[in-house]
Amino acid sequence: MMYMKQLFFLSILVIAISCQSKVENDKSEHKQKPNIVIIYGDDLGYGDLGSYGATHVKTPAIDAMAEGGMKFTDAHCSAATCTPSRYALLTGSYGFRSRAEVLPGDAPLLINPEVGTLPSMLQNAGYTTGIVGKWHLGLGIGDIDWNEAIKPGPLEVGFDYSFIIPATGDRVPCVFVEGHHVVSLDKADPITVSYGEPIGMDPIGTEHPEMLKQQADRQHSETIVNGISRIGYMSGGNTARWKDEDFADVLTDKAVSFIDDNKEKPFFLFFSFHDIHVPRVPHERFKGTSGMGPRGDAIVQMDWCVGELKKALQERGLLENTLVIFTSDNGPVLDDGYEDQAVELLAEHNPNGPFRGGKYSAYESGTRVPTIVYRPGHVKPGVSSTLLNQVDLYASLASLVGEKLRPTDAPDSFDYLDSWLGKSNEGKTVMLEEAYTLALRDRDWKYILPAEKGFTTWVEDVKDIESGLSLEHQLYNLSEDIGEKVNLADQYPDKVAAMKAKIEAILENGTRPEWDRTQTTFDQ
Ligand code: NG6
Ligand code: CA
Repeated sequence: MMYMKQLFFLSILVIAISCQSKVENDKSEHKQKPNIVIIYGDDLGYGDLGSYGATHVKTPAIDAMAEGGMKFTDAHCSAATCTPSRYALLTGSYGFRSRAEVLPGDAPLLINPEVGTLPSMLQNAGYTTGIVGKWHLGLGIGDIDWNEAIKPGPLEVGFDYSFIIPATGDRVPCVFVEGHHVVSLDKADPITVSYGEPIGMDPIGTEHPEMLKQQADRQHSETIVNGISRIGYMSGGNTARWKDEDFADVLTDKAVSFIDDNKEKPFFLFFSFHDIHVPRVPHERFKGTSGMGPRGDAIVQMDWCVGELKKALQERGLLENTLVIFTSDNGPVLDDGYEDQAVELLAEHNPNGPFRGGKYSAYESGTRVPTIVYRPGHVKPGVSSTLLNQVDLYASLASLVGEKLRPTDAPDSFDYLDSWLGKSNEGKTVMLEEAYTLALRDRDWKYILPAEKGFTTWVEDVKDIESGLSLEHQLYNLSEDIGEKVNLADQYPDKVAAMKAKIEAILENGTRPEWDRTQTTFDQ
């Protein structure tokens, strides 16, 4: 009898211990799946942050993340303009594979809803996913009606929640879209949009320069909304039109609400800033804070947004269980269409850091962008010069959350998780950069494919940018020539031929056959 009693208590004990360890397992599983936040600056240059050498403009919140996290000095976005970079980040496929280029504001959705995306992969791994901010990857299937349900869009390619600027701040329609609908739209005042003929009765920049907060070039001189003339014409939707000065507050509020609504389970937030893209019209409270005019003030405003986001995570006890990746979609530009004194008030500030080029450029500054990975207690603070590219975040984050990729998904994305987390120095040995031509990095060597004649389009109009386009082969050795000044192509014809052949192979065969991705995340 005594023996039976002991046995009974023993079994109770075993059950209790196993329940307890199940709870522990659940907890640790939750721990293994940290929240993920990608903070994406727009047009932010390598030299635009204090932690990357800026002295004139102050960026304390981002600098604190750089100090407490891993700061990368050779990490790249995939292209020197927004749309192909974002396409690569979200699909793990280079932009040129889908002919991605800067899209007009009425372009159809560029991402095929049938393909895997970074957010849909995370959904499969149990994450709730959200995008707040700039989209610029097209919406609908063409001939979009802004007064009805607008789809397909972010919700059809893996986001559970979306609150977006449809294209850019300088393109119509100047309204936010939440889910499938324009926010605060009065159906009695429907929106129409045209990227061709003028429409509606709204004043336009070319005819009413006296109404403008900032004068603009011809392309940015169409419908005036909130005292700023835009690319494209719009009419109607007056109750829905945004105020540029409120971008930072509106977007930060939405990002924090998303966190509040989803903090109980793992979430992924793509917090995609308007700053520091044109038009640079920061809120009144940031005016004059940088001494560099609107561009510098927009940097200060952007830093404030980062600080608010961090505070929100901290106050909710989420900081240690959230992997934050801060970076930019392309390099810097000063004059991008509006007279906002970005050039005149620059003083000693150098948005390119030590590099040549900028936004639109095939030189390093086109794609080498500030990149910080931050997770206190998990990512050891430090500086890494490992060569990385955002196209790999898809496979790397899949590896983080233990998700297998289908063979057709993310064809250009490789698992560099350990390098992103600062645990390894293994960098890409071959990395492509897209900038109206293609460039290739092979460790310290940089090769730029000759641009085809007539390919340069309007890039030549951007005065303060050296596009890097040439009809000649260009070869630079960055270990001796970080500023890409001495073209060594004639001296090293074999290297030129080999690097050109690699680009051609990537174009023709894709990335996978030659440089196999880590098989662990790959479902064969
Ligand atoms: C260009 C615009 C530029 C900016 C850019 C997109 C002209 C002359 N320039 O076409 O102002 O809007 O597109 O920037 O129209 S990006 O960061 O979204 O790629
Ligand atoms: Ca951009």
